[in-house]
Amino acid sequence: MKHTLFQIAGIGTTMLLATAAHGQKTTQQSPNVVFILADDIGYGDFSCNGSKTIHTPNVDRLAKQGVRFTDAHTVASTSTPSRYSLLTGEYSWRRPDTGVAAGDAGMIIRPEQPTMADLFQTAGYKTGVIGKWHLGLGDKTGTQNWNGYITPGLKDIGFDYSYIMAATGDRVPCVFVENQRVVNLDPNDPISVSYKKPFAGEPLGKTHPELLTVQKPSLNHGHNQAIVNGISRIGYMKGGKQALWKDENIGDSITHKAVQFIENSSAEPFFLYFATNDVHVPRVPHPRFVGKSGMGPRGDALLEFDWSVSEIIRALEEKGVLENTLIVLTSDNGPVVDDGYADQAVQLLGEHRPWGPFRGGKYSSFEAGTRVPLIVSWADEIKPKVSNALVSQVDFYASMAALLKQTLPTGAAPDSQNQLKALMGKDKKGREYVMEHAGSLAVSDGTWKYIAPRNGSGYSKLTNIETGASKEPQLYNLKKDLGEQKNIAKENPKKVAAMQKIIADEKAKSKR
Ligand code: NG6
Ligand code: CA
Repeated sequence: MKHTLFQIAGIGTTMLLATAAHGQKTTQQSPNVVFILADDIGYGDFSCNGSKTIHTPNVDRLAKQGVRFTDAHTVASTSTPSRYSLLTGEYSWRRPDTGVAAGDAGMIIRPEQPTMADLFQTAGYKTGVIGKWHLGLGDKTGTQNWNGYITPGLKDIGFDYSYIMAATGDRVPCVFVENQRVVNLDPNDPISVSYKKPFAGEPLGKTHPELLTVQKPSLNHGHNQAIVNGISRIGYMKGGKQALWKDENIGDSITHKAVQFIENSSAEPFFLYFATNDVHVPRVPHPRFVGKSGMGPRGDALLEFDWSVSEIIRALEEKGVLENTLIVLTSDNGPVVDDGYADQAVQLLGEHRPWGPFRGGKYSSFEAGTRVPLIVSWADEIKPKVSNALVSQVDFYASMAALLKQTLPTGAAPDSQNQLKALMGKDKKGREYVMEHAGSLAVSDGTWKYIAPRNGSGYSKLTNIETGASKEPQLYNLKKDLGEQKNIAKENPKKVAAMQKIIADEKAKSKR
């Protein structure tokens, strides 16, 4: 049992000393911790980050009572590697198997590897994961038993409770998995999943486009395999008709489960990792949000996300635990407008700038790839402010360990730093540098941003995003040139060399 690996530092770890408003030390229960991880929501997608084109009052409410960060980063510009780093405290680029995972991928985080969920569990917390998973399930790719108990699973990496989508909305299997079993499965209609070959007799997007009544893939964009609910997806699937999710209800289903988890857990400290499907493709928000943003499904899905946030806040408030709950709200990577479905996101974008003031987007080495919204709120302990500290999601693991007064087991969270002070708005600086991964590595110290050269196109026609790929080294001065327009690598060879050394030194640590 890997939990015996953990050494609890000190005693009484479920009780913390907190300073009450009048300055006396009082004993109170450790804070609950709720991570709200959005999917593909950009820095500029929230009104608290300056957007005038969308109204996200509930996200803004958290920002007003917490620390709102302007220079917070994910480790990678896509979901699987980004989430891997958040949950394990290790740079995903150290492992070759952390690219965007298929829906039948085997579990990327193995049971013996410590996770942030283990950390909370060891500290006496009840732990839950609800929503998008996208880090693989079961032992080996393609071998899961979708009709039985899927093992290993999230119980083996620290989560007491799980209610998840295996991968993404656009990847089969399109079902919820609760505590390692498919929800609502009819044993007489077993599920088969393949990412290799289609199932005889099952219509596909590419052969039966007339069946794509809800959303069609955008031109040349793939997403043309299994058809579920009038939308074609990535991967092949057969059976499980009764278990299929309804796309417009995903937001409601997972939010409801998150609220239930809070209601059932409020007597003990709990850790909830709530990962929304919004605003990943296919974007099919509930009808009550349809048409509300004026930006089509992408904007409407942003409003649905904001609603989910309101429900979490409401549940915490109703249970009387809002003040003593540390809420982290962030996103897994930067924004993308057309990510493969003809959902009018491009046509209806208008003046909205999901990437905020930054260049690039999802998949990109430019700042918008990994510079994401981040709000940390904890009414009892955090004073509202805007922080320009340089912070990375890889640091949550070690920072939460510090919060819980836990010692990390040897080898756990190797890239994670204790940045609790920065995350609570008490340190203005944060990290020396952050590493950003998208095809090649980039590094930023908050002023200087270096992107390592790589082959490949600098522009993705598929997504209309500047990838940041270039055969030349790139250096930008973010203090003068936030939009990374002027490559000043040639004029600053020493700076380039210093940044290259950071990357080389970090890479060398993989061999330790
Ligand atoms: C891409 C998909 C995209 C999205 C992405 C993963 C195509 C053409 N594009 O391969 O739609 O699913 O993978 O997104 O199929 S992520 O946010 O989960 O990393
Ligand atoms: Ca994502």
